[in-house]
Amino acid sequence: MVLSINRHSKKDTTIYTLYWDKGGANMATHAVFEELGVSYEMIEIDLSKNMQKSAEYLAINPNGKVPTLVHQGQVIYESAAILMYVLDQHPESGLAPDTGCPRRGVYYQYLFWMSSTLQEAANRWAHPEQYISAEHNLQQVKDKANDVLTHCWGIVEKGLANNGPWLLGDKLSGADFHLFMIAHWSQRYASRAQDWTHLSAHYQAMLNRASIQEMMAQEGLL
Ligand SMILES: N[C@@H](CCC(=O)N[C@@H](CS)C(=O)NCC(=O)O)C(=O)O
Repeated sequence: MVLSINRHSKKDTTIYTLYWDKGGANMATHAVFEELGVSYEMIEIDLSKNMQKSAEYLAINPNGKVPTLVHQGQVIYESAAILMYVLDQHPESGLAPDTGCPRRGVYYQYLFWMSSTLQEAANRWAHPEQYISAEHNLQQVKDKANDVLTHCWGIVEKGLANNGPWLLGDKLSGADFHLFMIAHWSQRYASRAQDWTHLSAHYQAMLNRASIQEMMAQEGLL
């Protein structure tokens, strides 16, 4: 399925193409497109049909995973990198702190850390079979991932409690969209973001945003 959201932007160069799957790691960037009000096209890669492993898609993203962004002929993969790239195209949005500003450091910190640690633990919990072969005890992988997830939620909870309501304090940023995405996935985990006071409030506040609602409606998540 190809979804085209054309807002007839004055700057044609802002038209993005995002390869996606329902509820995949595309959710954050998809919602950010809505938040920014830019034109974009979404090309569905149905993971249930293993489309991510087709020769055609692997030629675009050799990892065989979604999302992938194409902008002005440049292919970019990795959800957090895509998110940061898109927001850097729209500095007027204020969703990415200025380069050189101390908050930019915290923004990098959270996006890199979520990507390498929180999201990785989430993947290990949801897909233990990607880490060890089936004859081994997959539950042990899940249990360890669960411990890491709980530890990570504790770190974010403390950060939000001390300097909320957003990850960067009083200023919403792209990092909040990435956190929302992982928190949304966690609803089906043993260790859920929604079980923590400040994380739960953050999740709800994001869920209430029109951009998130529109993204979820378009992805068939409501
Ligand atoms: N680190 C990557 C992970 C992307 C990822 O794991 N995507 C999942 C969907 S949420 C996927 O495409 N899985 C298909 C597969 O592993 O075959 C990112 O954040 O972009």
